[in-house]
Amino acid sequence: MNKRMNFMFTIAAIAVMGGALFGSSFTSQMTGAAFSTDVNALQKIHDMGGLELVMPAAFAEGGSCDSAEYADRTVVEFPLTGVSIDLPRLGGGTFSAMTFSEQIPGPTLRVTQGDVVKMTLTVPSGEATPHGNDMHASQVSAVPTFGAVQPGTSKTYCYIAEVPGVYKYHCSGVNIAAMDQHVLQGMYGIAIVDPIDGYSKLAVEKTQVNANGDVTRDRQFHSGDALEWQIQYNQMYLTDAGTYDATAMFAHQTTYTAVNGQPFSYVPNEIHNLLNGHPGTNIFVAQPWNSMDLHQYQSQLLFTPTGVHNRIFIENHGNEPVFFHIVGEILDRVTQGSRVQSAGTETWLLGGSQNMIVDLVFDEPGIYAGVNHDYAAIYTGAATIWVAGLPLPVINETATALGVVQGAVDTGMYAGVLGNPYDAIPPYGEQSIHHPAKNVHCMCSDAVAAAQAAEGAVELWVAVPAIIAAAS
Ligand SMILES: [Cu+2]
Repeated sequence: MNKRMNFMFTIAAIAVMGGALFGSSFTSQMTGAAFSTDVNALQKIHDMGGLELVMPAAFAEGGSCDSAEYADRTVVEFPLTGVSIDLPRLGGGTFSAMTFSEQIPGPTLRVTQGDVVKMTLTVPSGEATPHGNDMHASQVSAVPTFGAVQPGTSKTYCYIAEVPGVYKYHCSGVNIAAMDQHVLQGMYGIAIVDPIDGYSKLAVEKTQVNANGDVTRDRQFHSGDALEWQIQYNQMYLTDAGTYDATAMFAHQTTYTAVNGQPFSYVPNEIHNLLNGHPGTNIFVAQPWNSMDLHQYQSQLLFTPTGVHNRIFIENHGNEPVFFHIVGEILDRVTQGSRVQSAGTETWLLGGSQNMIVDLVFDEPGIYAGVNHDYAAIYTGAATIWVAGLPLPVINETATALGVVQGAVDTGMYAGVLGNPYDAIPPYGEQSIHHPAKNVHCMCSDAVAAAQAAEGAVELWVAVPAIIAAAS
């Protein structure tokens, strides 16, 4: 193994109810009868050309960044670009994606409760359509704050993130026209607002047999620090040509179910087949993103140790419910908004544009599938595999033979060798347990993938063949 490989191992081991729409006149509904007591008022409305429900000028300061309230607060900049690109689709070919900053989902914003968010959306001059950004973490007038940003311009607004939790942000289309297309073709992401007093410790229900031979409760506590994940669900409705299929959307006929922008984004790939002693044979029923040539689009597994507090930030961006369940596990705690909803539950339901934080500890080494327990969703992409601990003897032997096992042993998970996928990990907060390494993975442009690599994420499609070649 050469020095470059050693280096790589070291790395790896480690509403707009915008003016255009609602600004239109409601005159037709405002009959004379409603105003019969004041003929003059009615005449004035008539002279104006109708009653405007919203008056954009009155909200000129909506989302202003010039507020005395912001003076002593931390201001967090959140720059985004609204841009259409082609991205690969399941089964081959591409689809006409719309993105925030060339990635689906868009970048995750992470702030602390009380921070000021300063969001700037830029739409490049070559872009065919305007875009907007509706951030659910805000409490500002939708008009004109979330309104359309024309190509060649940008728009900034500010707000205080007052309430902790997970919040969707999404394109508001062209003042809500075509909003469905823009969101379902990829313009969505999340903001995580950490509680000002931190995440609380986690209680996990256990039992034990005491000295008298009685079975008793043995509740176990984990600190608020956690290994963190982000999982975002959405539907995709595509024509054969890869364009948006509105007919399918209105009929709720899902083409694919995306997890972080990609159906079946976190399942085994040929690297895992190879390491598990089955080169050329799939070790999992669905391995649709299964070639080194797919680079950042190759599916990757999620690795976690057993006995560690995991915190999963989950958002449902779609218009089908998510019945979140992890096969073989119990969700130790479910938090929505700033309130614990359940402790010790098998499945939790998310409606559209709803979120939750799932806290859990994987108890036994093994393979666990996080699913939307809607069978149509599972088989169209909503299957996400966590591998807890080091449960695969053949891979352990292979890793030993390749001389890379120590990283895995040290971290208690295969991420000590292969890293965890970049796009499944939110930006780190104060209570984040850092992943030992990241690998380059995203439904994103080559430029975004290169930026992940520049941050230290491993390009497994380069590193793994080189490691194997060096060892043989
Ligand atoms: Cu848009």
